[in-house]
Amino acid sequence: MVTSVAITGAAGAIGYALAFRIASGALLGPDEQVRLRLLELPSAMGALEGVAMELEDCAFGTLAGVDLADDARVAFDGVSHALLVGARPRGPGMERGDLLAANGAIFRDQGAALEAVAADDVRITVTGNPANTNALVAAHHAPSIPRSRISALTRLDHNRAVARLAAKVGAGVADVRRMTIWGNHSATQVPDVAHALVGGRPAPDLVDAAWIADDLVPTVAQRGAAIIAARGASSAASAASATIDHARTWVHGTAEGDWTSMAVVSDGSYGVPEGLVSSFPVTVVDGEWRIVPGLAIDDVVRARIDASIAELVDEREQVRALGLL
Ligand code: NAX
Repeated sequence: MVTSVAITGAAGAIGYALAFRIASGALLGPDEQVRLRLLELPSAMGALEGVAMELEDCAFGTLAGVDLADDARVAFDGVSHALLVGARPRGPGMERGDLLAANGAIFRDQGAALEAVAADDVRITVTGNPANTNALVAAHHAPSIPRSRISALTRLDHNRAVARLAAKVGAGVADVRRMTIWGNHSATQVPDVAHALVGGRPAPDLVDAAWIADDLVPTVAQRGAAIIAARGASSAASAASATIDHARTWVHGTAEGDWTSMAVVSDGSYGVPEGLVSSFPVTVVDGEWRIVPGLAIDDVVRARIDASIAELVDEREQVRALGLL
């Protein structure tokens, strides 16, 4: 069997890192065949040809084929995974509202294209920013795709928080379980270690509240900016890796006793208004995610979650005012 995986913005920095790893089996596994459907803007089709040439030259045994397109209805035809990475970057002088407008239109059209031509089992992962609200717009224009199949990426934030906590307590990343990111993939995101375990011990017994407030939360929230400052370019390999982690966990499930973070369409859990795309702790079994129920949330985390939700509500109002919802 061959599984079709679409990557948008495939000639961009994240797309370039993503395509080769998926082609080599990092998403579906070493025994599955993948067909890559790469979407780009017409102006980037030359660069995309170059990506396809390099993919060919890798001679991956797991790669059944590569199709290039500048039309979403062609690229998404029959795809089981749609990794929506391509987006308009924030340019000089652009306000956040301009960014929401430019990207909202892209995700409106891509949502409609997925609605028309994607496979029945399609799973949609939005990485392109503003990821949560882009996913909200795409979902609106793909009404027959189940809400549970539309998500946005907060796994990079999750992975960053796991790595930071592990480094702080001198443990390996594999020892950290039950990390949580709540809210928007933005500076208001809420990394939460209250329920995390390190080697089976509660993280709050190992780190103090001041470190969480003054180090973990701001470091994770500002990590993208720190990488731009250091590298002169935004995070690409780690964002691609997190996109694969997200989609792979969605198919293969979370480990027993662990969970992950995904931005999904809210069912009203934890006071997040129904329909907003917000990050939650989720378990995944048999390809279906479920928000972890019943977690106690202290006042500090509650206030942070409320601020992030307020930002998501504001973004929703803005795209609504633009006629995108
Ligand atoms: P690049 O500018 O390198 O690449 C974007 C690519 O998308 C370009 O090649 C462009 O031609 C293409 N593109 C633009 N509009 C398109 C459309 N309508 N259809 C198809 N392709 C289109 O950006 P890159 O560094 O790859 O980042 C991509 C997106 O990921 C950005 O929106 C960025 O903000 C976002 N990120 C999201 C992260 C997350 O955790 N959710 C983290 C990393 C990253 O910042």
